[in-house]
Amino acid sequence: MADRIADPWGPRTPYGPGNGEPSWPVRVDTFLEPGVDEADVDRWTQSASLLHSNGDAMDIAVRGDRIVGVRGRAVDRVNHGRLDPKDLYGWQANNSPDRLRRPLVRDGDRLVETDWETAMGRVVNRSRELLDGPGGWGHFGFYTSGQLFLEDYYTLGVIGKAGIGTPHMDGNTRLCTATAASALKASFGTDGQPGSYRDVDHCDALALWGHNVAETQAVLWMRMLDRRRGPNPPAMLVVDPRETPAAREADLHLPVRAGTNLALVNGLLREVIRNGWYDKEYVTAHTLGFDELCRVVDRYPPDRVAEICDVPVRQIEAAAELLGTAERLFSSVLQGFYQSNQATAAACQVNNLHLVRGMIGRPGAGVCQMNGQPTAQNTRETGADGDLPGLRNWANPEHVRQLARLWNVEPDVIPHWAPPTHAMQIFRYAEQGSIKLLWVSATNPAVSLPDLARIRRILAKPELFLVVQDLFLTETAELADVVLPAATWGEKLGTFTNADRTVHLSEKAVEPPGEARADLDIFLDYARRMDFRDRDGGPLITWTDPESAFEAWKECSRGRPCDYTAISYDRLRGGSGIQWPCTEANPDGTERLYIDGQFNTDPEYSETYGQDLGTGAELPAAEYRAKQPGGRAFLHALDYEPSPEVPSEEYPLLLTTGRTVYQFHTRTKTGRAPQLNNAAPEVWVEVSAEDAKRVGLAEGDLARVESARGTVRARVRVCGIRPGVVFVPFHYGYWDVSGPQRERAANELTITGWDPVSKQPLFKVAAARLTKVADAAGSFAPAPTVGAGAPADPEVPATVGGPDAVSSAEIRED
Ligand SMILES: Nc1nc2c(c(=O)[nH]1)N[C@H]1C(S)=C(S)[C@@H](COP(=O)(O)OP(=O)(O)OC[C@H]3O[C@@H](n4cnc5c(=O)[nH]c(N)nc54)[C@H](O)[C@@H]3O)O[C@H]1N2
Ligand SMILES: Nc1nc2c(c(=O)[nH]1)N[C@H]1C(S)=C(S)[C@@H](COP(=O)(O)OP(=O)(O)OC[C@H]3O[C@@H](n4cnc5c(=O)[nH]c(N)nc54)[C@H](O)[C@@H]3O)O[C@H]1N2
Ligand SMILES: [Mo]
Repeated sequence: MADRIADPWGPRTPYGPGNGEPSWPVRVDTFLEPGVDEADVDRWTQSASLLHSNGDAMDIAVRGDRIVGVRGRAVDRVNHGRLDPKDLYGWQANNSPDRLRRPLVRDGDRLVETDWETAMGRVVNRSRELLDGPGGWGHFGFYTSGQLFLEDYYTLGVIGKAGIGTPHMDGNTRLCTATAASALKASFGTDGQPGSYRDVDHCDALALWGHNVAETQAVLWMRMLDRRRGPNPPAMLVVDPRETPAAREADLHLPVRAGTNLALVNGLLREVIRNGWYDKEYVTAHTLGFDELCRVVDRYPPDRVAEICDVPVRQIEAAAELLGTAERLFSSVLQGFYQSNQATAAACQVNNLHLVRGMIGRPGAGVCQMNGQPTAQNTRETGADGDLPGLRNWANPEHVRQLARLWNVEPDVIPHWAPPTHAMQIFRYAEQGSIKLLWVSATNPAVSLPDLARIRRILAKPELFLVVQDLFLTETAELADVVLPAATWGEKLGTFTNADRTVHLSEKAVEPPGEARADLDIFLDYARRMDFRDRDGGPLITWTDPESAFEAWKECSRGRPCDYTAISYDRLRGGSGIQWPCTEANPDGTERLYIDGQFNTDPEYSETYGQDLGTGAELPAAEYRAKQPGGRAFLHALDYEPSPEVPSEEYPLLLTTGRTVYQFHTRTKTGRAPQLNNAAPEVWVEVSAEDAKRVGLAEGDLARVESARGTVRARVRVCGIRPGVVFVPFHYGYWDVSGPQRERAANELTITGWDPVSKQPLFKVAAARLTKVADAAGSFAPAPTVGAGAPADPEVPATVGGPDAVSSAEIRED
């Protein structure tokens, strides 16, 4: 029995690489609502976690018509039975009494309950009016998520591309893993993770690049920790300005100044190359651009890097040696790179490191351009992020024709004359008034987008017809013209794909509350009411339920890197998830991509013709073809430039933002799970002892954090963050506080700015100042003591979950 709030990772099950196939022991984690025993459970329904991208497989416990708990699935390749705290406790939000049960429509300054007929009628009337009037499709914007299911996205993608014909569609995946997609496309030709989680079992070195894995993919961290505790443990490097749990565990922690990743990786590459720690044969046979890479990285000797990043020369040299001498290196890259300065260029340099060392496509040698949200991979695959479905290239006319044939529409209907409109640009169009209908599904931009004062202004514009499809009356839904109540995980059927390409099925366990409807049904209903047709006058959308949507998607994926053709709902039932590509020739799925060093860069196949890494400019097809990649990967290189906003006299600190282990995003789910919410109930700010002293702050003091955009009031946690940088978690919006208080959300402070290539917003670097508002008066910051915010002050009481958080972890020996 364990309190998994007090100990998010549970008991260790050490293992080593051994001689043959190493096996991570099974440990089955279970949590049932207090007062419920296993004997009380009527049935267990198969699913996987929807609260991160790890894909932890689980069964949902149902009693009567209610979810009462969860249990990890021992048979699954991803988690071998383990669950993290959000997996264990987060489902309770489903049962929350404030779920939306009926549609709402605006009546003056109020939202009033109505029926589906009225709500959808309003959406369809406005849509028809706009589509048939001047400007047509240009007035539509769709902003979706990384938290719906594959079937939902594919349907939405077809509606947007072939029904309405608008390029203005994106997901919050733009905020999340747009850089993963961009870096994978730029280096390897298409999206798709080269590696596998099983590389953790085999590796002899682990590198974490801006990834607080212990808190954000706690089950993957359990796997890493179990390797670290077993025989022949992997060496470990962490690059993060904060002292995360992984940083404390690592052999080497480089606490770089936020925003300087590219300088660091350039410098590390230089050392690796200069010391001859690269694989000449692999470079010659399988890559393009080595000479240019050498020219660029040569400008980053350790002393220059030390100055830019503010880490000691000897640490840079030691890191290069660790990376350069490993035989099986596994890397994971996440938001500390993707949401920071020069995101795509820095992420590409990690790909380069693996390419020059030939560390790709074999056991233990893998790079993971990690995902964040549970279904972000599917948003990208199906084109709900604006790309063309099936990882097709919008600039390749043959790819457009393939889709036109599949959907039986004219190729010209499908938007492909320019790159898809990215989320920040969609909001810009709404601000300027050209987008007049914005349909937001499963995301809460009024808390999660940067520079919130501006975002609120845009969403509240009376001329903007705002449709919000959600489970709760979120900060965004409050501004809507129509609110559509959705069913969610456990209440609807569908599939989704984790960060290492593992596809899971999530079955319907219970009925949704009230009149709430599955997202797929809402999109299908819209398509029916809009009467979208193909070129022969038949219905554009021919599927009617999740399984037929999945079958339609399989055809779309045929022959593409994300080929799902040999996966079926039946094959996903009962056993483990399956990794794509999965074809008749390869029916058990594919553990690793690029095992033969052949990449997806052929111009007929690739998802992109390339972009300039400095400006984001799209390169012409002819220029790409002239490079004759012939299956070789690209080694891209770029010089370091400082972030667009750096500290000044007025704002002397660097502000960075992110997450804690107990909360998910804007807390619509974890804020309604008592064990999770109580562990981190209110916003805080992490400050180093040095900066705290300078400003005259101590643990628990109330401080004002200000940037040129806004203010947050938060209690101070003095902890192991690097001096000069402060951290504010972005989870805390306004739905659970009353009054007009607007000084709580981290995004009041962040900047409107994005990476030129991936267009991912810069949530990790802004300039800020800190002032004291009030004394702690005996109180402490509401920050957890577990995780990166572990307090310097030993008096702070440990974060615990108490009796209501007791769960079980059953280790199975075999
Ligand atoms: N508990 C929990 N888990 C989650 C989520 C959640 O909300 N809560 N969300 C899921 C989602 S959608 C995502 S995208 C992932 C995100 O997972 P992570 O990327 O691991 O989480 P973040 O906290 O956003 O950022 C990671 C680290 O980047 C560091 N960092 C900040 N600036 C820089 C920099 O300039 N350089 C470097 N090298 N590091 C920097 C921060 O100190 C932080 O520790 O987590 C997923 N899992
Ligand atoms: N400052 C700062 N800002 C950030 C980040 C950061 O690190 N720092 N990280 C960014 C990242 S990586 C991400 S992913 C975003 C996340 O930002 P958001 O997507 O805005 O965050 P969530 O709170 O997950 O919002 C998801 C919404 O979908 C609803 N929902 C959940 N399940 C379903 C469903 O099945 N159907 C429907 N219709 N609705 C559902 C939830 O109730 C919730 O309102 O935030 C980004 N913003
Ligand atoms: Mo994310």
